[in-house]
Amino acid sequence: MDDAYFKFKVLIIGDSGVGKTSLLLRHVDNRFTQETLGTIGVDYKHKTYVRNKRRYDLHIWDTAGQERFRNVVSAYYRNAAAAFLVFDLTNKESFDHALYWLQALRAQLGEGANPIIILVGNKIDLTDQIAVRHRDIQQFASEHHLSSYVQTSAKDGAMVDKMFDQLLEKLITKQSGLRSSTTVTSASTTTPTSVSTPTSVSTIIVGVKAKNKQTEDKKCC
Ligand SMILES: Nc1nc2c(ncn2[C@@H]2O[C@H](COP(=O)(O)OP(=O)(O)OP(=O)(O)O)[C@@H](O)[C@H]2O)c(=O)[nH]1
Ligand SMILES: [Mg+2]
Repeated sequence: MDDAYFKFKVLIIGDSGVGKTSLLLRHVDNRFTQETLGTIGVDYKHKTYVRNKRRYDLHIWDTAGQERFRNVVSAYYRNAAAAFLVFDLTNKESFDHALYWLQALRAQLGEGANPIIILVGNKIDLTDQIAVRHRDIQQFASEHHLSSYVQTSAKDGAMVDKMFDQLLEKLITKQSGLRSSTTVTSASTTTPTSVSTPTSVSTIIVGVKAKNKQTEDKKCC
């Protein structure tokens, strides 16, 4: 295993009830419930992946879609490297609101930030209730330069792990492009080593024996 590892801050945003928490629960704990409580403010989970003998940590922030939390939630957008922008395929309004979420995210991250954004149409299992046209979704994704579009079901698990895999692949590709043009201190020593890359990709490379892990976590997310 490579000594260095990488952390990325990832957001899940979108209207209330579209299934943000359910997608995260499905991916991290492999479970689903119809009786979810609306998220209050933000929730957080973290998951580790290994790709090509290197460790990657996704710090995933599951945000509340309810209007009353909007100011609180947007404060957590800072330094995000990527986001899942989720809507409910059976709820046209949630798709119409995707633009609001996108603009709020881009406004908060600021000019120059270029987060990876994956558009997610959830609840594909409810086949006879689909209310959003594929053509409109594709047009939205291309008009707003989103990285990709995925149709998921948190209920039966369809494409859920894939959407996280896809995001990680995109982050790794972007990161390796940046690394080749960024001076990165070797993380193979026992001394904690951290290198902040430009804010457009919010990653920290951390020495494997980092004693100051808490400090690094704070820097990350
Ligand atoms: N049929 C079906 N139901 C789903 C799916 N994903 C979520 N649900 C249901 O939709 C409801 C809302 O899901 P949540 O995950 O709480 O939605 P949320 O986006 O986190 O909502 P907020 O936290 O209020 O922003 C729950 O009853 C879930 O069981 C899905 O893929 N298919
Ligand atoms: Mg939630």
